[in-house]
Amino acid sequence: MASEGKLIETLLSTLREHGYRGRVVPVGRLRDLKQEIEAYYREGFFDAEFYQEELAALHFGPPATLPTARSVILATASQPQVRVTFTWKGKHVPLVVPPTYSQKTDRLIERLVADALATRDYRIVRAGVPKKSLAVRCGLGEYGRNNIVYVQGMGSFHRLVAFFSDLPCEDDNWRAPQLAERCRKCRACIDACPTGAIDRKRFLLRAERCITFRNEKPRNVPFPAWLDSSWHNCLAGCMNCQRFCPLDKDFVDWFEYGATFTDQETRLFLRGATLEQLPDSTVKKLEQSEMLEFLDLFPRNLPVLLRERVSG
Ligand code: B12
Ligand code: SF4
Ligand code: SF4
Repeated sequence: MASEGKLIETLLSTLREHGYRGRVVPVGRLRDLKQEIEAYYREGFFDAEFYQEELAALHFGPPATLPTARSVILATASQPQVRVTFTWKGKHVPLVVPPTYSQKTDRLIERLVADALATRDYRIVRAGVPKKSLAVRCGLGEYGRNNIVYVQGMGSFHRLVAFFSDLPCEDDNWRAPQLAERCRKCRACIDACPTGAIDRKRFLLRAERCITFRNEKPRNVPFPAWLDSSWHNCLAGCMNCQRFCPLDKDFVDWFEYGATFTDQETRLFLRGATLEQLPDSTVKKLEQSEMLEFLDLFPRNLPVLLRERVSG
């Protein structure tokens, strides 16, 4: 085990050298998270549609592809917001894609971790575990009142990725969920959230009220009547509870510039064109900016966002 401990140390320092942060947790710890989430479910804290769509498929033990898994490797990478521009009625309309929507860093981290462990014939497979609670319980970060995880030096602008591994791990610093100190005297995210998803009376997000849960659905699902169209502020997801958070003040102006789509391309997106119906050059643009998955969201989200920003 001493040599496995050394391997874990090397792995974590390799991640750090590349600007990432990581932790290794014994796989058995996932049982604690399962019990916790199931208890909230039994007590009626989760909306049924939300639970089925988002939580029912989470994993809490070794997967069939790696039944000998003994640990979970959790890592995270800083990510900026991305500004994507749509041309519409002669105007350039910039729209924001929040941090964490790019999977590029998952692939970079996966390669680093796989290479480090291959030196001792250990394997990894991606893990669909509850990454926030894992991150907070193992000491990688702490919760903000907005239910998002904050990591030192990254704020909430980071994307978590997890892997099951057959690498043995005994040591961990498992602890009770932590709330960031700054949140004790702050309510900025509650005030900034237009839907009441962050509740004054309970910590757990009212996820069924969260804009992100409502604007990342397939094109045939109507928006609920209570969701005011002026509340949408991103191409997908929502930035309000991060944008006004003092813990994110160093990151909130961090943007990268993504693709610019022509008037003709915007029109095709609004009409709900499928991948096969788009010109090759547009498909390439979507691929390069990692936006292929947005194609199904465009006919639903774009009309609302463009109507709010371009009159006439
Ligand atoms: C389901 C889900 C959603 C749902 C529900 C969000 C939620 N809060 O659960 C919806 C669709 C609404 C959503 C929205 C967003 N999501 Co999301 N989502 C997930 C997903 C798939 C699972 C999260 C989960 O486990 N939820 C279940 C709840 C029960 O877990 P929890 O929030 O940790 O709850 C614990 C605490 O509340 C704690 N607790 C209870 N009482 C108390 C009291 C105190 C004082 C304390 C400290 C703790 C505490 O106990 C609970 C159980 O363990 C993960 C990916 C993954 N596989 O993990 C991404 C993930 C969590 N999402 C992510 C992101 C970025 C977002 C958005 C910011 C995207 C955006 N910009 O629009 C928003 C943020 C909304 C918000 N304010 O939370 C990131 C988080 C990154 C980060 N820095 O934290 C993840 C990890 C994806 C990723 N790979 O990066 N998401
Ligand atoms: S806005 Fe304030 S209360 Fe909300 S997460 Fe940030 S520091 Fe905490
Ligand atoms: S992401 Fe938006 S809707 Fe969801 S909790 Fe934060 S501010 Fe509220």
